[in-house]
Amino acid sequence: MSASATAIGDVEQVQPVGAERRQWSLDEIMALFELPFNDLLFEAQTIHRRHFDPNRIQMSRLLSIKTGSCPEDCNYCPQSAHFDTGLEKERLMKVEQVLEAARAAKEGGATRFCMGAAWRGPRGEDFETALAMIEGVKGLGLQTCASFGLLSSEQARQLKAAGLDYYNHNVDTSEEHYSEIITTRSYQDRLDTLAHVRDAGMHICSGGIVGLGEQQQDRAKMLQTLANLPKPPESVPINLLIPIPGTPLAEAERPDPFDFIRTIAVARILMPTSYVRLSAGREDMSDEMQALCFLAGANSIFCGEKLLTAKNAAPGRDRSLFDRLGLKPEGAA
Ligand code: SAM
Ligand code: DTB
Ligand code: SF4
Repeated sequence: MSASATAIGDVEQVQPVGAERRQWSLDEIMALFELPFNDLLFEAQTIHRRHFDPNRIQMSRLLSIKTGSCPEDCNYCPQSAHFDTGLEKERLMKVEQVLEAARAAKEGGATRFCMGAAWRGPRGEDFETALAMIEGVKGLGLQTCASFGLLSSEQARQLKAAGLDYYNHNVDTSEEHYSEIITTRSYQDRLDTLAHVRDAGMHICSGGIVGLGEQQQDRAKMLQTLANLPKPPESVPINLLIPIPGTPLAEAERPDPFDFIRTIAVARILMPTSYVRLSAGREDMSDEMQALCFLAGANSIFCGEKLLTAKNAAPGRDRSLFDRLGLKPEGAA
């Protein structure tokens, strides 16, 4: 039997149709990364079709409700106060401004509205305001998501009570590579926040970034951490690093596009019922690369002209890509 057939056979053996997978070993995950590209994509698409309509894409819209001056030192981030990225800092937005943006997002086809804040974690009056934003957005009939940094268990409960559906907090990379990228908070801090989110009864949105100078094994370990959580995240954003001038990763080597697509495919196989989001970095991807990401099992994107601070693929370009590929936004007729 060929190596690829063996690896695929193993996957089928350990993850029969309909069965719930519990724990993945690093060797199993590395074997997936090492499959011939066509075999890996076939496997990922096959699993994808068991759980999702392959021609529907969920659309989320991001808004930065508080931009810049972040005390954390994430080496990739334009919003860290540790680096001079020329970003214009902004105070916390007003609730009504956020609701206006959420209404526009809904009209633009988004079903989920994600509010990001450049905080180590939410505090004081600002947190009260953020809770009011969540209540308001939920009242518009949108799914709500927030990305506010580290949370205590009490804060997680307050977010849930305000109507928060998803909390985004990425593990970003493997535990080993993490300390090369962020020093101001630990991997365990991140896992603790995810546990608080889960205990409070919210859905988890957690993924990472490809292009931080990591090895394939770091990507495998990152996905292993996510897939082996007590319950895998319902939403898994896979970001391609947007190199930001002024950050330590401004000149990072761009990963091989096929390795990025492989990461999407492995995420799909490990977390068959999760939404895998093709997240940051689409602006610089070709239409063909995005199409391969969808074939690999990505079924969610950020829509709209902006992410938090960086440019996103233009809405007109997305519409045209969807038309050419016969894709439809989830929830659309
Ligand atoms: N401050 C909050 C936090 O860190 O959880 C929320 C916002 S933070 C910008 C959310 C995520 O955006 C990060 O965890 C990272 O995965 C992603 N991100 C930030 N800058 C990026 C970049 N330049 N390229 C790709 N992804 C990026
Ligand atoms: C995620 O994984 N990607 C989004 C969201 N979660 C909050 C953020 C991407 C940020 C890209 C850089 C920027 O716009 O500042
Ligand atoms: Fe701050 Fe989040 Fe950026 Fe890190 S990723 S610097 S925590 S805004």
